[in-house]
Amino acid sequence: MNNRRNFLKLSALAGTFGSGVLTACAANASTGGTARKPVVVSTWKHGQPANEAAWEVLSQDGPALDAVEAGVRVPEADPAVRTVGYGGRPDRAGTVSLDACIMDANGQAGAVAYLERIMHPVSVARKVKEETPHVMLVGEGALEFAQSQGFEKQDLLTEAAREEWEQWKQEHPDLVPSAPEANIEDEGANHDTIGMLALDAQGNLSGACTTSGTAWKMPGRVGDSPLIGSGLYVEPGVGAACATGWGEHIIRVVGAHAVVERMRQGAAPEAACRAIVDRVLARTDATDFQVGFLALNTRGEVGAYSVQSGFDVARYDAEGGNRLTEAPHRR
Ligand code: SD4
Repeated sequence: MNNRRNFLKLSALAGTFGSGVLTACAANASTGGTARKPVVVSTWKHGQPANEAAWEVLSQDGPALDAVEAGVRVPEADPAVRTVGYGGRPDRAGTVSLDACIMDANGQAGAVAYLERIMHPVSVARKVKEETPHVMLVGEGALEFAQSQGFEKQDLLTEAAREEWEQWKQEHPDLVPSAPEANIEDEGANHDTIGMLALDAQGNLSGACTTSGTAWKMPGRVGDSPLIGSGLYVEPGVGAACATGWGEHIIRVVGAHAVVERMRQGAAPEAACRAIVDRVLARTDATDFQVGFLALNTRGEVGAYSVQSGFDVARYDAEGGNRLTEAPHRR
């Protein structure tokens, strides 16, 4: 894993490589010149270990697409992350179902929704992009396709998630899904969907988004995360954006695409995210919910904005290593 110490080693090596990526970054910083790259950003604190895996790819001049896939596979496989992949909270019937998508530097995309029993939906989404004429597969069809590509079926419901589900059922005998709570980063209790955006050394953008969706959802419910344009969007030559939070609100404004369109019209990433958060808020009387957007443009500029506080952005680049900052927020 590439930690802060390795980052410092990398920095020291930059001089040795002469025209290497890190040297180029330093030159850009001093002249205020072209893109600050490579860079990877992701949502929430669990984005930090994901960033480490993505940085392994980016720091060796690897493609952004490989970086974002490698990155988000980390929380997908981590049972302690309770809203992504293995260990994610189930729907109200006790089934863990996963949503994911991936989009590359050419604007090509793949997605899966309501996929059961496969630990790495992002990799299935990439296979959909590369091995089929389609963009999205769902449910049983997605599972059949995954198996045909060599992905193995496994039980994704951990004991901890099952216990939480049992407790939820006791407290909600009517089994009516409640609105997801606004998230508070408190060491493993209430983490969230991961969306990841990367700009590689060649200047190519890619993004990925993966989630187990909202806990205790109705069977069949699909959120924003696997929907190209809602949970993730990449526009070659412009920028990329991803979303986190209560997906129904994000879908209604086709959030990630709206953010990228703002950037295409000249908005800085944070201003673009803020404009679409405002659009979400203009359409609802609800206040106690979380929606956040994260954006990256082709110059390597990063911005985020959230309805509520508590939305952390994890960022890894050659200038600052792997760091976490809270997104600006509305209330
Ligand atoms: C969803 N946006 O399924 C995802 C999950 C999430 O806070 O980010 N929840 O709605």
